Amino acid sequence: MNERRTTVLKRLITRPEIAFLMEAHSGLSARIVEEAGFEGIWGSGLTISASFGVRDNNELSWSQVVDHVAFMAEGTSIPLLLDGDTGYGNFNNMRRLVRKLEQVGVAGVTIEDKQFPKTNSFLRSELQPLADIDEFCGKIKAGKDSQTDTDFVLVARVEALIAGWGLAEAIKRAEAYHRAGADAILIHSRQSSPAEIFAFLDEWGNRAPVVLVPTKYWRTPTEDFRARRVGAVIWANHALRASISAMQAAVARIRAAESLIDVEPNVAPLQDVFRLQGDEELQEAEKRYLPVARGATLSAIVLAAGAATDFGGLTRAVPKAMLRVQGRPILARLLDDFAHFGCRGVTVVRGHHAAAVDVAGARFVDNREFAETGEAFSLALTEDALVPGTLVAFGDIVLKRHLIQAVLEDAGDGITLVVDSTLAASTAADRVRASRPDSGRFEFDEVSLVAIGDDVTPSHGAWIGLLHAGRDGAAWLGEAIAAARADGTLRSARLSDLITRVLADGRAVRVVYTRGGWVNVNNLTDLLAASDIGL
Ligand code: SPV
Ligand code: MG
Repeated sequence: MNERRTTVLKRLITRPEIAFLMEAHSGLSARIVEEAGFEGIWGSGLTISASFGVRDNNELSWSQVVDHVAFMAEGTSIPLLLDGDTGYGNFNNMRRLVRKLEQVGVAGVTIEDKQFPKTNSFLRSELQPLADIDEFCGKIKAGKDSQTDTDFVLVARVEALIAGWGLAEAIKRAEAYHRAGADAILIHSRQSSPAEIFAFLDEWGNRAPVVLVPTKYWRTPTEDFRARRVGAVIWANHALRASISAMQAAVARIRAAESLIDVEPNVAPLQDVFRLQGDEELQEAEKRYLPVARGATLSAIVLAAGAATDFGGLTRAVPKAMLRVQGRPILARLLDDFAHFGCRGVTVVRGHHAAAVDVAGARFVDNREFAETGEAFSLALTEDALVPGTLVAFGDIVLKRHLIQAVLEDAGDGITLVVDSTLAASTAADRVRASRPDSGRFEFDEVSLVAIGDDVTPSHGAWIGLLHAGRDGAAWLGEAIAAARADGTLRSARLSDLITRVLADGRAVRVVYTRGGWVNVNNLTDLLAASDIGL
């Protein structure tokens, strides 16, 4: 089990080496901070407020802050120390705050000894009233008594230097807060020199870990903090300020140019956005949990180039794929069937009467040599579309939807063919011998292809002209195309020839049996039979 984030934060702050906490103000920026390699996150009150477009004066309610940091904690695995302002009220509000922060996975909270509603330390600093020491100690005790996780970190922030009350007051307060149970002291300063901070550190002498926020004394070399055994340094607002500069520059350019031309190459690619949102994890989870997970990334290639010979005058001007079954072109039906399973992106290879092959939602590739070439050549023309999760189908098949569902449910990373076992004793094309015949019962063991071709005898059925190519399967088909191209057989090869090559390479090809439910439309009789194929 992973170590608790409270434990990690406690160690970061108490260990001898210095720790760095980087500001974040949203789930997104928190992820960027983690990705950059930081060990912890500072949930800044200033920048969270600013990201909502409100002031750092407790204009966000405490529960809005908690809801917001919940996203930051949820999206990251490193500890988050929240800037809890004054604790949003008295000791009682502090108790609820600590309990709620623990619930949402925040590892620690800092509270400052000012009065609610607070003002940012760099605004009207000397006018800011400080909290009564005893009252603030009560708040610290209440916070520590409320935590259920023993390692939840409470940092007490001393504002005496900010308010101009001097070093002695700062030390007095730090000592009182330390005794009240604070795990660390944050000493804040608004001077550009670290002198008063160093004076504090010298006087304090490591009674308890010290946390610094060098926003104003930013020129101080980090070595100087290290040498003084500072527990942690907070880079308190630089993620937000960097994003402001970047947003200002980009929107100004877009406004001036009335175009994205100058900006697009200079902003984070959308892929970065998706990655930071964790899309990859969702993709993996979909594979595990969605019944037809491949639907999410399913595309299809339909081979519809071939000329039809056996239709009398019917296909003189209309290619086979555009013949109507129950009033709709065969190709349009096929695309609807694919779309039903989430298929996005269909490439259709046209040849015979190319211009007449036209259905909505498809991309077309033309095989101008359709009369002298075959299926494999047509497929090779669409190699760019042969990606993991592709259905490959002949454009003249009419089928029941459950056949597509069957191939998707059984599809693995390789190649999966749908085979009609009722054609075992026939002379159909693309006959198949498999590792076992169709038993007619649902069986758990996979059926694998042994041979495919017009001369396979005895056979266990015939391929219906529909296959699924998964992650590896798409690559195997690509390799088979390359090999056929290399030995000069690509032009005349059938798809079954490519599959035979895949088998010869020692790859396992799966078979899913069906019993009817489809028609390959080769003549008028088939066309009539196709009308009986419902959904
Ligand atoms: C914050 O980041 O909100 C802080 C540090 O509290 S400061 O803005 O310096 O007060
Ligand atoms: Mg703050």
